[in-house]
Amino acid sequence: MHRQNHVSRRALLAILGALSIGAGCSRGESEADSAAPKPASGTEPAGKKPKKLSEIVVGFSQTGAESSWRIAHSKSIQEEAEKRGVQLLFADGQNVHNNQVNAVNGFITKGVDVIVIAPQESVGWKPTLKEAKRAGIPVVLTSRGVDAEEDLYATVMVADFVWEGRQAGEWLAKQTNGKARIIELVGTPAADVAVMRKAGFAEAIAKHPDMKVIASQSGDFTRTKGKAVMETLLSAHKGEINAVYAHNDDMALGAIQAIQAAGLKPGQDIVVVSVDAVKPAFEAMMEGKLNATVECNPLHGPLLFDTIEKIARGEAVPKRTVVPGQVFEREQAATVIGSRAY
Ligand code: GYE
Repeated sequence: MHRQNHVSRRALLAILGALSIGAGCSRGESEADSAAPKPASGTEPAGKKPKKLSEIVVGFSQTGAESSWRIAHSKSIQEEAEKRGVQLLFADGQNVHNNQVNAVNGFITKGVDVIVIAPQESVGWKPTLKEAKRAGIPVVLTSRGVDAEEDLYATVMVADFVWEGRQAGEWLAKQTNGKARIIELVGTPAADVAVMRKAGFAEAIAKHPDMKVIASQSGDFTRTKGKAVMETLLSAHKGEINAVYAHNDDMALGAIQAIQAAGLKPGQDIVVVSVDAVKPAFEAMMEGKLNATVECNPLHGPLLFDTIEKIARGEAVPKRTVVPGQVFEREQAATVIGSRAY
């Protein structure tokens, strides 16, 4: 049940003000006090009584619904908002950057209290983030980062995408004894997550002269495009390919369909490794078609709203929160799948 009335931006400034005045009044107080953390949003205060999280309106601009991971990410955030009685304005970007920019500009005009962005693309956000800052509206980034100065957002909540790519590369090196002719299915090229997963993988396989990426193409994190790209590359590189590295499970599952359609055995003739560790990936591992996946936990809801609560109180929050993961192999799938939360 969402509350109808909500605290206006001015009231949120009051919350921040009341607390940052509290923090700020350490001026002239003891050294320890003057070291009190500054409010994460950096907005100036007005000085009224702080209000509860449930009186705050959050504008959330989501990339779209491109993958199982994204659907789980949206569900986690929407369920947590419901649980905490927060009014969440959800804008589905349909995986188009400009849709997201328009939605966030709309949140600024509407005067929401906090803006959350899961950016389809990492570039092209500076003007909008500057507007949000001018309006005194804190911005929280989730699932991907943006190419902008750190003072333009309160915090970013991501995984270590370079580590994920490195884990995939190291696993593949071990699995193939350092001999692989690899197809790489890249995520959305303008997203930092794709750039970093590519970099981590390249770093890992660079140690093995007999591991080569023979083709690298974007499947945009979707199963449909992952399948289409793999079909094209299978016919362009007939008989050459013995491994696939996909930047997410959905593209890997599409590639597996293409490998089967070409009369080959995924997981055997062509080893497949990907990232996310969503439930369909565990099902594919149980069928022997996917060999390994690197976990990237999408359940950001609880941590996101804990963070928003702190920002609303004017408490300091870390500029970056890294959500941990681990590598799951085919052999573990049957024992692990029952406990997977997404
Ligand atoms: O790996 C993919 C989704 O930003 C970490 O985006 C997220 C990625 C995730 O489309 O499935």
